[in-house]
Amino acid sequence: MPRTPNETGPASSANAPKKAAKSAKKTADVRAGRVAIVGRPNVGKSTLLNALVGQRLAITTPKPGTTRTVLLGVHDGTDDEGRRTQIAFLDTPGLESPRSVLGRVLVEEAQGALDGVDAIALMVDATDVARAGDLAPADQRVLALLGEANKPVVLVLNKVDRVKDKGKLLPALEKLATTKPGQKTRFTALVPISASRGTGVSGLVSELRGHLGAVVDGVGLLYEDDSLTDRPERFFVAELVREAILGATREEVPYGTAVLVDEWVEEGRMVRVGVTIVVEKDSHKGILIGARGSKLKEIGEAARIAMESFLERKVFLRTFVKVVPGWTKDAEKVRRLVRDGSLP
Ligand SMILES: Nc1nc2c(ncn2[C@@H]2O[C@H](COP(=O)(O)OP(=O)(O)O)[C@@H](O)[C@H]2O)c(=O)[nH]1
Ligand SMILES: [Mg+2]
Repeated sequence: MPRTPNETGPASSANAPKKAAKSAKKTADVRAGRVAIVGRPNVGKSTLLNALVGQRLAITTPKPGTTRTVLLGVHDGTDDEGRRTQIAFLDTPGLESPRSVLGRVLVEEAQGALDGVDAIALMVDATDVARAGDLAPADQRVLALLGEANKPVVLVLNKVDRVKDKGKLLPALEKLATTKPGQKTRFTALVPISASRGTGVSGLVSELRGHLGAVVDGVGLLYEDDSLTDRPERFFVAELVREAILGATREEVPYGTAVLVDEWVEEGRMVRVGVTIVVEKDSHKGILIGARGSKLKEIGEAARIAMESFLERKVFLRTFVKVVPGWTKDAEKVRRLVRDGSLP
């Protein structure tokens, strides 16, 4: 068979080492840093964290006020140009004017996450923006809360999959890109995404990359190569019980619930887990347990299935319901239950 020029000709062999050198330079261009994801409740912050980490770390529900603690998730990947980017993302409780003591502690949590980040991803609902042609007043209040942090803010417009008339989003984006004519916005970028579908997520990483520090010879990387989070397994197990409760109960019951893990025994390929579900009223205890224990059984089943998939082990789950009267109205009790995971 005759050798064709593009098989082993001098041109292609000369090309090969040049190509390798170029890609080595690219992979050496590593950046790492921390980014807080903030925004109103229910805009999709936790869904984005899960998409970025590639695992369901944060519980997500259609109900506002689901996330109670700052949760770290490590994204470690390459951008569109093959450059390694490691970002420690902080998912935060929703920022809004707190109407309760519990809400106040959650806002404290979220604001605390802003110290020490390289950039802030402010998430808003793109359908609100398309409708109003601007940031909704509640989003503007969140933006005002970020003022003191003095960090670069990337505006993330989530749920673009739900914007029917995409044409309405464009003028809003143009308006947000400039505040008044001739005046620059305070956002370093506007990034429309769909966290649940994963659209635009890698573009967001590329955008955030510009605000991170360079890593030279591995110095500056934040976490071990394979770590996804800094929380122990039992934290996620408690969260999965809370997710099951959010899914099975209504109105104020799930908001007055906290979950503590008080037993954790590894028995070969099985884990024996005991949890205490804390509620704030006797009537809530009755609702949670249900007729002949039917509600609690449903919650336990759903939580156990989720735990087995998360832990990749068989789980034996024991649940116990305890009333701590009015705990959501007492800042000290809220901190013990929500932040420390212990009984007040
Ligand atoms: N249609 C659509 N729904 C989304 C998207 N991202 C999140 N959601 C939904 O919005 C709700 C709130 O999400 P969650 O991540 O818990 O919001 P958070 O309170 O900001 O953490 C859930 O029902 C999600 O499934 C998205 O990109 N598109
Ligand atoms: Mg959340």
